[in-house]
Amino acid sequence: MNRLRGMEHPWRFMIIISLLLLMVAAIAARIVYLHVFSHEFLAMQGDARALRHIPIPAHRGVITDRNGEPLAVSTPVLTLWANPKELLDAKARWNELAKALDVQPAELAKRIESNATREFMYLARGLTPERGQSVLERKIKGVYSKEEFRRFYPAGEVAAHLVGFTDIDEHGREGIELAFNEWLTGVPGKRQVIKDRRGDLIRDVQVKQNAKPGKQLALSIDLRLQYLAHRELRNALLEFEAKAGSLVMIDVRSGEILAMVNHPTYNPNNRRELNPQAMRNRAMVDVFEPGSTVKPFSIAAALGTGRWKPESTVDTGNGSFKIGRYTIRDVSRGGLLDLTGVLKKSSNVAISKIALDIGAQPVYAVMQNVGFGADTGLNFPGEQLGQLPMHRKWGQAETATLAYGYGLSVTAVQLAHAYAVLANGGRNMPLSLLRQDKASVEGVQVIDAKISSEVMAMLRAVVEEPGGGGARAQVPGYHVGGKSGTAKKLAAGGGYTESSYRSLFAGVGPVDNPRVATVVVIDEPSKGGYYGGLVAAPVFGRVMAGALRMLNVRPDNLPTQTQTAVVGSAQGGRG
Ligand code: 59J
Repeated sequence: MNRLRGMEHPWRFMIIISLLLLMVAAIAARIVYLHVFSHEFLAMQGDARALRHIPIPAHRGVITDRNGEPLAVSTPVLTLWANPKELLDAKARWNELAKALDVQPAELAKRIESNATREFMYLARGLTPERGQSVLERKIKGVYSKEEFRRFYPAGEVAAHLVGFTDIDEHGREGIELAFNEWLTGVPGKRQVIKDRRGDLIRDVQVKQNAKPGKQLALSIDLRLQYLAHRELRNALLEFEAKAGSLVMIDVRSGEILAMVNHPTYNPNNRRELNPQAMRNRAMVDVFEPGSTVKPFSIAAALGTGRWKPESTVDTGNGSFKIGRYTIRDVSRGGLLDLTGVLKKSSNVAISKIALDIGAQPVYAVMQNVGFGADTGLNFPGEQLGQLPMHRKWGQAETATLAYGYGLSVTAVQLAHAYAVLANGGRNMPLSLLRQDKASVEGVQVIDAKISSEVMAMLRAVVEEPGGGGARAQVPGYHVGGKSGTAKKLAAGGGYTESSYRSLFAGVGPVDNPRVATVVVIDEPSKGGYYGGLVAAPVFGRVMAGALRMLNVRPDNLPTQTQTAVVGSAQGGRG
């Protein structure tokens, strides 16, 4: 019945068959068309949806000390991020994720939910590759990773002020890291990869552009000296209960800075509790009145005029000297002093009388030529240049106070540089924070070489002769020279404080053939004394002792027998 009835309209059957055939033909034609004629276009379109360029992070240049010891290094880390939208679908695994990331589950949930409409949020930045992988291995939907580098500072707090640090994206933020950011920064490369719809990497296709690593940088500092200076300065600060301190050491022949430390300091690897006071590179960003440590330059100025000889004498009378309404005082009575005696007694009165005799100009000129108030050329971030004020007409009080170190301000680096110039036969070598591989500059002769050696002899007397005030600066095995200073600090409301001091010591060694100049600044010692000769000089002595030994400087002050032994040893005789 049915069949028969079906055959009642054969044309219907034919129409349906024809339509079906037509459709098959149309699909076949479309397939042929897509495969043969549009293949390339479609392949491109497909790749465009799956092929991705991802950046290859560039390695930031390593910062080392002068001997190649690492001070700042970049190590590969894994940063985990999430697509919160996808993570919302994997709610069941949030607890597991929080545990793997070592965060509170509630906190993670809150973060995911507050980012719910976004497609990106950080989960954890800068994990060690192992830790990062252990989270990734859980294959939680919506959790991704990105390769990055993170900066580590192996010398930590010992070189923190100088080296500085970068932010989490490895951009220099402080110190050398900031000053040389461009030099250290690399150029990221590009890698082509295929990702699936979810954004998971399927295949590495090719490196489109290699990452160009940043250049490395060798600093002038010697990490061994840096450690020594750090330790000795810290011990002195603890002993005298001082607020802060700095130490700077310079190679007098090359102008290279061999050590620069400050206290308080900080750990650049963990900057969670940043104390701005601890971050100051005081040696360059803080200025102070140098007080008696400038007296050797006033003496050099006097010798330079030809009016004064080392054996010339000044009468300091009862230790006070009136200029108009202003009285200059010595802490102890000196009587009649030759120029060596002036430095040994550190007589403000004598230096004032000498300065009034020669006038302010020669004193000012020497101070300017050794770099006070001048750009050091170091371009350290935040560096101060201090002030060497020029008066149109120098009054007697201004002339005298300049000569004994007040009314001008300097950084510890400038003061150390000035001593380096004086010690280098009067030749001013530009300072450098980078290792100088060959002598590229000759420097400028600013003080007569003969005057330089005459002042060196006086600085030696300050340290070696009784009553010189520098006995605690002595270095076993070497003749060294230097000058102490104790300066009342300026009061906030003007004038000078009566009970806050800055203890200073500046000197060179070996004094007859100088190699290094060192300055020690100790801010507000509050227990057990405050004189520069008591507080700062011992730090100088201990640091110089280590430095001269580490730099293989031949001892010039050994007991006779020992000296014979050294001459006879493998080091050979005198060159
Ligand atoms: C001093 C000053 C302040 C500024 C004086 C230190 C002046 C001065 C106005 C009295 C302590 C003190 C411009 S002292 O450095 O002479 O290092 O071992 O601060 O004189 O006129 O109770 N140094 N220090 N002076 N001001 N104005 C001596 C001396 C120095 C020593 C000791 C004792 C001062 C030997 C200082 C040291 O050479």
